[in-house]
Amino acid sequence: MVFDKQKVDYSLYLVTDSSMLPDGTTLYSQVEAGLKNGVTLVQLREKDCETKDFIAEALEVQKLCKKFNVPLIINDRIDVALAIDADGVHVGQDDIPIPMVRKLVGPDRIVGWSVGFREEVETLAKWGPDMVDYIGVGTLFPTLTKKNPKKAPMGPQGAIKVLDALEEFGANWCRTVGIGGLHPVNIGRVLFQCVSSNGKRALDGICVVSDIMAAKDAGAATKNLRRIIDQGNYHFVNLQLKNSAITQETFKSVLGQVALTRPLVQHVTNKVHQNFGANITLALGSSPIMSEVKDEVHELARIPNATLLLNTGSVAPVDMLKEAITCYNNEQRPIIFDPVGYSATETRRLLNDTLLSHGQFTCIKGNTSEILSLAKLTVEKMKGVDAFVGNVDEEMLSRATRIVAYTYKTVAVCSGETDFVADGTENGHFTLSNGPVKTAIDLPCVKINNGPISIMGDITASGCSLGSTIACCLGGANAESNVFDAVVTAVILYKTAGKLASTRCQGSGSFHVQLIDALYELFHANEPARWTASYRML
Ligand code: 3NM
Ligand code: MG
Repeated sequence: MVFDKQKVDYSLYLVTDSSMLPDGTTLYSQVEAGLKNGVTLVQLREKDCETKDFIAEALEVQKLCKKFNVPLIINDRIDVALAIDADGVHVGQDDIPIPMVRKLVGPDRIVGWSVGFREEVETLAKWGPDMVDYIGVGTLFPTLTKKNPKKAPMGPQGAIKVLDALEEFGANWCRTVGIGGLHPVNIGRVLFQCVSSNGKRALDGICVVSDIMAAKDAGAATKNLRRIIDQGNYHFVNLQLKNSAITQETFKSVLGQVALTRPLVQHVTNKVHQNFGANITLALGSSPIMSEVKDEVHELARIPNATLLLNTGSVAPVDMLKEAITCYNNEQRPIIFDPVGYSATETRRLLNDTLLSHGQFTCIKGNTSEILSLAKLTVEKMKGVDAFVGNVDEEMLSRATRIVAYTYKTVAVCSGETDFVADGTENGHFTLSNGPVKTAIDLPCVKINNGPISIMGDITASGCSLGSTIACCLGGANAESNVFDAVVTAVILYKTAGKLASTRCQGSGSFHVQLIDALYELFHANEPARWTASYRML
């Protein structure tokens, strides 16, 4: 009798590897510690093992699994699986073809397949429900465990594509586990972000090798993984992520908190923006630091009210940018991401995608071109870093903003003559298997307008400085304030200041100065009732 495959719990899947066991542990002691503390599925994976030894090992692991009523899957070796009467097998793309596997193992055993691409999902959907029971979706992140990896890490966005394909091709029976480089630092984020675009499907679980097999205390490591999975919440920022009413009272309270806390805003930004952004930050009662030093980011992130503005027009080294993201995420401090010139060149797209898959951003702010290309609503390349000037209507811009908010589970801001702010943070909540059902179009979205301010386009770094303004407002916010409120406040304040400065300036030179003055004045007066930008919840 094999394990009833309808009853498999995929939430925490342990794949073994005997080559990484710490001193004083054995394959069996590690597997048992995992089973005792919440592993729900085990795969025996031995790449360098004589058949006889593999069978002996498999029988021992099988005893352990039976004791905990957890199914055992055998990697690659169908013969071994049949010989010991295992509950299932797992094969990769270059192993025995699935229809042959199924023929050999019969209808009742679990069959798993490693999948990374949409076309592979299309194939498994064509085979129908009697072939593949679950897929390992990966490789998610870089890992040293898999020797000679054939696939580049796909990140959460790649996993979303696989989930979307399962929905598109109607493979509703097929369960999914994320795999590759999964550790406590990224599992909450993966479970939070990896939801199909139609909102119906989330990952059924996660799969780890080294996090348990190489752990000095495999029991504690498993407990920690179990806690992250069962928590159902990903706390990436120590602010509130709730539905919001958007009132002048909230604007006033946000600015009041900024004045009170004087947040540190770390700018990693482009040269053109550095001086201007620092002055905008000072005008908003906040404290700028323009540091690109990798070794100090962990200290900076620990400063109360520290906030990171990451603007990828920057030339900072990628490992510095990644370290900064990791540190601010670990400290649950806000990160504002400005993907400057996303899609203008292949190099920029790659850099931005790398960073987007590296961490969780509290806010992603872009101009119309950047948001449209992040939302994959335009295939046109950007010309330099300027905003798209073609014919896009507001419906398309609000849709793009919502899609970016939804796919990155963030507050997305699209700046232009009309600004849009959409909230995809969903309280940081996630569930296994089932998505939130709602889709991008259901997300709250605010439209902000103050008439055309054409001179905005005649100075440098006006968009980048909206990023600074958002960073000040998010940085100042206290634990009871809502992320969406803080971002909306910043956008309305900035729009109001832009208009005011444009009525006072004589040209682009004095507009620069007037913009700083206007922000200074509006910030210190803190009278949102007099702000001129209009806002409307769509
Ligand atoms: N398969 P770790 S990645 C066994 O992408 C395996 O199909 C992968 O190990 C795939 O949890 C992988 O130590 C190794 O990163 C995962
Ligand atoms: Mg294989």
